Amino acid sequence: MNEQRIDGQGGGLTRRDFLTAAGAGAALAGVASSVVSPARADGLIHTATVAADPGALPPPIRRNHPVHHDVTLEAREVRARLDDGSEFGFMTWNGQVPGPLIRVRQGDTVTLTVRSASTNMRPHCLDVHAVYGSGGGALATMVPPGGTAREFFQCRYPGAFIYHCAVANMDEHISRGMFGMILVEPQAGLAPVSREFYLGQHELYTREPFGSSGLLHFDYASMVREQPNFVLFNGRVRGLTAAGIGPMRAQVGETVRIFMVNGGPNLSSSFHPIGNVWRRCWPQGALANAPLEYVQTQPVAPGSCFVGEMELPLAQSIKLVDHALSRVARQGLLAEIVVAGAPAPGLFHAIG
Ligand SMILES: [Cu+2]
Repeated sequence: MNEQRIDGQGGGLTRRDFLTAAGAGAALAGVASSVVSPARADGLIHTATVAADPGALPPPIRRNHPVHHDVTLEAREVRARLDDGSEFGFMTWNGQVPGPLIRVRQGDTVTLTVRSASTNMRPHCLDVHAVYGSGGGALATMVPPGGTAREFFQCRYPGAFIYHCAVANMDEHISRGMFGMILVEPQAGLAPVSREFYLGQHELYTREPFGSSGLLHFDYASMVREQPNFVLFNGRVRGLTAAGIGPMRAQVGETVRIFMVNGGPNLSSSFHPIGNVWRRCWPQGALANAPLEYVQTQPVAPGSCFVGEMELPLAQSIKLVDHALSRVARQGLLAEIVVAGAPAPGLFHAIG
């Protein structure tokens, strides 16, 4: 049995605590890289960032038999930085966006405990796309602030699936950050790669325009029109670059696998690695199917996932973008993989 309790009642979960908890076959790993501070006068927990570390995910599964997992997710409403000059009221699973990647194998069973921090203001619940169950378990996991609910499920089919809050205002809650991925590995497992990264796209609807300072406010009217001011990776402007929590890093000659979940709630992503290609990818994260090969730009619908692999023959900066490029140029969406190594002029060089 893999037992996971991710304790964060009232904050206080540190990265070291989390990594300790994530040892030995854990189904769950990763947390926002900052320490959560206690609630302040506005009732919300304040934290520097909700952006999940893209390298903090459980390791590939190497067993050939099913096991049972105990997984705990805590709904946590927090106030955190959107960029260096602005803040936003996020809603999160375990204080991070996207929520922790839950990693299991086809046939595994899970006891999922959903808790809600006592500092929260709203009810929350979880719809898990990897399970047969009414509402994906949304009713079974509905919790008020301070509440706890539990459910059992078996993961019968493989793939990368979204989980997300599914209360009446689900679009707002997902936009504010309440989504993540459950990866159900096929029984044959996944091919070995050098590194894996995990990130999540979503859009924010704010009263204030992009680039505003101070605390920004959610705007229902622009959400109904599906016209966000921010499109983000991991809840942070230019989230996975030096302007956010830092780029991902790899070495020439390695192969990397990217897991991407698109929370939306409304915008599809046209997911593209600038300066590279998806060597193999699985549309919708549907791992039971043969991969597509050498794909430039792969659609990722809201409420769906993507699994793709890249070869890294060249030292370069690879930008991961939604190729609806106004979202990159004007709405804050950007991630970067810095690939270190010797030049390969036979492959590419500027002539001048
Ligand atoms: Cu919610």
